[in-house]
Amino acid sequence: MKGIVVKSTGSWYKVLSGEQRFDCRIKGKIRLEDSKSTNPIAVGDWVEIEPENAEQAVISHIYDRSNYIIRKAANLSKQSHVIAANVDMAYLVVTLHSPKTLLSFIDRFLLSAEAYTIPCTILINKCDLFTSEHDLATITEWKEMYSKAGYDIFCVSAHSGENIQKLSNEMAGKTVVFAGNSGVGKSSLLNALAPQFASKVASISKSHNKGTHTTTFAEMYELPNGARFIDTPGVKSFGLLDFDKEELSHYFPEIFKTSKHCQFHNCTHTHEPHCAVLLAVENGEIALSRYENYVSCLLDENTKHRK
Ligand SMILES: Nc1nc2c(ncn2[C@@H]2O[C@H](COP(=O)(O)OP(=O)(O)O)[C@@H](O)[C@H]2O)c(=O)[nH]1
Ligand SMILES: [Mg+2]
Ligand SMILES: [Zn+2]
Repeated sequence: MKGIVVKSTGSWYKVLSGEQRFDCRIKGKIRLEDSKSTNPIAVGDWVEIEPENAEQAVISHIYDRSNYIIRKAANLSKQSHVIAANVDMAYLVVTLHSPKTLLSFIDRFLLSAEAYTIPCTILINKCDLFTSEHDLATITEWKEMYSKAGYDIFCVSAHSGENIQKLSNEMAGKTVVFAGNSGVGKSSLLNALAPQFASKVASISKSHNKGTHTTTFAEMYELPNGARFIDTPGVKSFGLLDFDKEELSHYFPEIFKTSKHCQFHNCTHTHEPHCAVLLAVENGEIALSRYENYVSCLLDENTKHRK
């Protein structure tokens, strides 16, 4: 029977199949599709299980993943740890201030999400605080910039409840992760979405130390709205998958789309004549800060290794 992995410790797995939950081990040696990974099965994986009794089963097959988030293992450049698989939506929670989310952080996150093929929606949280003329202008600017780039972006407030129902409806039935800097309100949003439930989810409120590479295992919770919420401290910002510099523009959707009109097919959109991207930046069709962050990723030798 088919089930979904809702918890993993690395040696055993909790698998949900219909209403039943099983503690599972991996049957014999399942061939590892991705031998670079330290863990063959992750939260979010769909698996085939063979029950041994009402509580225990063995995992006999792992279904192909639609996507997955990895974290590089420390000092073992070839090894990685799969944090979560089959994510339908990443919600990137951002704030204008208290704390301020940098556009460079947002653009790097979106780049990673594109590389992982995980759709991303931006939530501007704490909009109850952002009422000054200046803040409202910034919100308008961010909304315009990111919707032009192809992303959904809307304001929410965990405190006032603004758009919480909209968010809840949208999440229903999906497997989701919340990402964003510490202090932007991820835990508070979860609490607003599922008050009776949020206390169960502990790790998202723990600050995640960027510098450490301790093995982190995610856990999946079913929210009352039918969403499968993957809680992991590892997705504050996604680690980047390896990719070639030439592919970078593929992960800025609006740049990629426009680049079809560049004269050179291998245009880097920095100095080439008849570059459609440079033209679009000049006439405002592509936001300057998006372009600048594209260039800074392009120049950054560490892009592919950045956490
Ligand atoms: N004014 C306001 N404060 C919020 C909102 N959401 C969260 N906060 C506050 O921001 C702080 C950090 O929230 P928390 O949920 O712990 O952030 P996390 O680190 O992303 O999980 C807390 O003091 C919250 O009360 C909001 O919508 N409006
Ligand atoms: Mg938190
Ligand atoms: Zn170009």
